[in-house]
Amino acid sequence: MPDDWVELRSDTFTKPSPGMRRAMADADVGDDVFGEDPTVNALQERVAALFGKEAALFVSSGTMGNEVSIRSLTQPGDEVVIEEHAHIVLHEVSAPATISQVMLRPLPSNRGVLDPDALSEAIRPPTPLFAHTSLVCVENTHQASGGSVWPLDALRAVSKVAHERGCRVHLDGARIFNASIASGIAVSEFAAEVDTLSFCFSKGLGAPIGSMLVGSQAFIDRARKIRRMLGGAMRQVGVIAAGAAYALEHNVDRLAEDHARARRLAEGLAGALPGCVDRAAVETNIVYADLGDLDAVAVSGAMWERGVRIYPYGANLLRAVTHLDVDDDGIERAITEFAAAVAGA
Ligand code: TLP
Repeated sequence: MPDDWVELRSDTFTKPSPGMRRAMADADVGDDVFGEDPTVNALQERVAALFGKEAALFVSSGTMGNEVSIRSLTQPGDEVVIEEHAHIVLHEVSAPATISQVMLRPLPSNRGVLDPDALSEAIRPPTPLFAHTSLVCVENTHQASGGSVWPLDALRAVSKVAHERGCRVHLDGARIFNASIASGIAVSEFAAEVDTLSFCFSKGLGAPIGSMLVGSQAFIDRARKIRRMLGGAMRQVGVIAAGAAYALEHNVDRLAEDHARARRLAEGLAGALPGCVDRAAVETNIVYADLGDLDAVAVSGAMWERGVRIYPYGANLLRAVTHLDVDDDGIERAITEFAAAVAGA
């Protein structure tokens, strides 16, 4: 086995750089359950200002951020309208059903973007025969569509319908900085269209742990209690927040490099297996390759043997995610090993 792996399974695999580790080791800390961790408090204030919201709350993960939001914004028995391939639907192990006791109402979309008319139809009328629809959840970038970016107008149109019908809007912005760098739209512009937003430091931004929730002060006050209820209130968490602050400082603008490498990877994979990647669909750092009849586990297994880790996302579907621990050489190696693996499959 080579010791210089090319790790493309996810941007969650990034490891803290020496500079980030130093910042974490040197962090000034206090008990965050008492609101006395200066590093956490500074980061929350900075993020709230950056996103143009009243307040922010540091949480342990993207899943925690989404689930705390849903619990904070709904009542048991409510319905939540959501895109059918959202992370909350696919990968949060039915948490809305257990933690919040809500029903999800999944809708089809165009690359993650909901249609405002379809949304309007899905929101239940306020009669005794239906559940109460209280929340609409959207995701930007949209992971399952290959990291696609919501156009601001589309987000505005969807939020308008939701708000007119009395629903609030939560944006799962795990990769909102990828969306911002790819589109040139400030994160505050996306945030302005929604009530609450969560994003992750632990993906392309390269921190080992941590996500943030932003919204009104009233929402954050409630979210703080729910976080506690779920066991997510932590103590000297400044050690972690310092890594997140470092990520915000150093690793945002460089996301453009990850996007360029994703485009190069898409081109290389399409060269090796024509038609397997829709290159136009690669807007940020995620590349899906449809292998047709080829078995994704067999192809990824052959690549693994040769030092390239890529994720078999479906029976015939591979996913690769670029990030700060994969350089140009890594991308070229991945293309070479993909070509060898499909030729031998
Ligand atoms: N996504 C992970 C897997 O869980 C699929 C990945 O490798 O892409 N929202 C979105 C859009 C996400 O992609 C993820 C993680 C999350 C939320 C959850 O974040 P964590 O893993 O921190 O709970």
